Amino acid sequence: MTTASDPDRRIIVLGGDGYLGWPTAMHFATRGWTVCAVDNYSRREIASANNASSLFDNPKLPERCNALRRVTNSNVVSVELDVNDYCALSQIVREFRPTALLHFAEQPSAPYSMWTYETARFTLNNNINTTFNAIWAILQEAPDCHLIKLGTMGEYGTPNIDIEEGWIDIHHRGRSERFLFPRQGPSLYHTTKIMDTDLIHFYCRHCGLRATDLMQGPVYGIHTEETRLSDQLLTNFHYDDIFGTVLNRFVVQAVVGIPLTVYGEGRQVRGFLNLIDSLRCIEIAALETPKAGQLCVANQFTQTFAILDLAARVVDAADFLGIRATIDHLPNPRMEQADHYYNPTHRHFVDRGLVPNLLTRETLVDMLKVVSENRSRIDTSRFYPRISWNRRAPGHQRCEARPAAMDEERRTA
Ligand code: USQ
Repeated sequence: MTTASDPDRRIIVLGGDGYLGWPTAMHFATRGWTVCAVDNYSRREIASANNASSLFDNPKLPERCNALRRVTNSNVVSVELDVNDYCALSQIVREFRPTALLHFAEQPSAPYSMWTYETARFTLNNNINTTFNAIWAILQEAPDCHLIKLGTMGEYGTPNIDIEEGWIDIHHRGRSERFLFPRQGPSLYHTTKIMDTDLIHFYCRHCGLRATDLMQGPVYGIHTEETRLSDQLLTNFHYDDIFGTVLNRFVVQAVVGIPLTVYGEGRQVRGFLNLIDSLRCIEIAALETPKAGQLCVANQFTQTFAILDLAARVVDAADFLGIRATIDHLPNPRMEQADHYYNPTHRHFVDRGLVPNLLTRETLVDMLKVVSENRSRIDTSRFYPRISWNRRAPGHQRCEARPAAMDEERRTA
């Protein structure tokens, strides 16, 4: 692995403890970047308060960084810090002098954002404030630093027209202008990402911020080059109804013999990508700093699938291993279009050299094998959706569980 650090490649990863944050921190650290991984562990708190922990026993960042340094001699440090604390964040940016700052420090679950007043409020506050603070810390302390922000394909929703890569040219009454492509998020979580985009676009136009917005689809996968080096380096792999993404959930369900939980008829289509490709896309983005004032937007997925098709692929791969998996159609707890047109563009990364790891039977078989090895750790009570997005649906219940982060907010109020 590469170990020589390049003085011009210094990156802060906000949200460095997450499913994507930690593998990304390792990916950069082993490719010559000096990395500072920052997290306040709020996702861990929410997960443990709601019986939604990772499949693996993931140590916290200091131990993870030690483990990575032991096996790769890479330049990585960690800081426990809440990005909502502007003074603490700006101090880190001032001292570390990053050339790029990756912002993953958001509440990432769409269902969680649709649960209660408290979970919605937490998502809104956290996601907007952390983005605002990241922007200001760069403007004040490292004005040429490249802000790389994790957005989502879900910001676009499922419009009845082709989805462009961030922008659309509108010709209206004989005149033309380029605008951000229309956004219409299906959940509050997705809507906070739209608000982030608007904030970043504003500060690019008015203060010369350099930014890239990564419109990422649901990610699947367990291993990356670095996670294979030690069990201590494994990512947080969630399979519960709050933090688990759909394909990861299906793989775990197949292993324990629970029918795969397809929501509705499963004709909804999304753009997916392998965790390994997600890291490669972020690296490609980081190697190309936009001009001052430029907002670069890239659609980050490699293939589109209908959810039922994904489930069928998992059943096929399980069958190959002699595991009998079946599919169940649950009433959809979300409010999303059941049947829709979906044709998003995704040229940006392919044009810059991304060679996608497509979803094959082999990929799924590998995932099924890793999960099978950890079968005894799977909690089978975590699969069925607890959160209905439709507040008017019969049977919609007030949630009694409260996010740990809200308790903290009240204690310090
Ligand atoms: N779904 C099922 N069964 C399940 C879980 C999900 O049918 O057991 C369906 C959902 O109805 C949805 C689709 O699978 O249509 C995707 O759901 P997901 O939970 O994998 O993804 P989502 O909630 O949209 O959010 C995830 C990540 C989020 C990221 C987003 C990208 O949690 O952080 O931003 O994927 S995107 O979906 O493109 O907005």
